Amino acid sequence: MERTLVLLKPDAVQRGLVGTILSRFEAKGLSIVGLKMRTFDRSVLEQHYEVHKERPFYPNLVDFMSSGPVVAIALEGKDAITVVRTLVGKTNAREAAPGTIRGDLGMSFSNNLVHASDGEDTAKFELGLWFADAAELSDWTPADLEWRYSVKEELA
Ligand code: 3AN
Repeated sequence: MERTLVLLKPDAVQRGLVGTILSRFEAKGLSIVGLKMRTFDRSVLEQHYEVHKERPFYPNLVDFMSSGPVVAIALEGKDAITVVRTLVGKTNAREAAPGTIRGDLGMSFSNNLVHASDGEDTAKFELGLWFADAAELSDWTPADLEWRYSVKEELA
């Protein structure tokens, strides 16, 4: 099983889409292993977006992400990083495919509702940043795990 970090950005919270977006991840078969909502300090966001530090949109991005509450979610599942990126869709929500979260629910490049870790190293770094206290993550097994996956092929 793999874990990944998702952030529901301030636009998702303001637009009342937290439940809608969260339910898509649950319906897909991913397990929520961490969940919290807060207006986060700029310092966390500056670390989170460190790779974009030199990009022109960086100051606005940090301002936007610290402007209101964000929901941080840790999700678990087979190939969770790739599965979640596929569900989220292209960065520019106007170009994102129908059926994806951004494609169905958004119209903006910047206010694009969701952040999702883009690789194994990033997921590890971001989970450590947003869920620094390991006690905030729950280890649990969904009762229907053997129906979500093939017991012989994927859970062997
Ligand atoms: P993604 O979130 O799809 O992985 P990244 O990591 O390239 O996209 O960019 C991080 C965030 O920075 C995006 N979610 C978006 O909010 C913002 N962003 C990226 N590129 C641009 C851009 N050209 N103009 C405005 N905002 C951008």
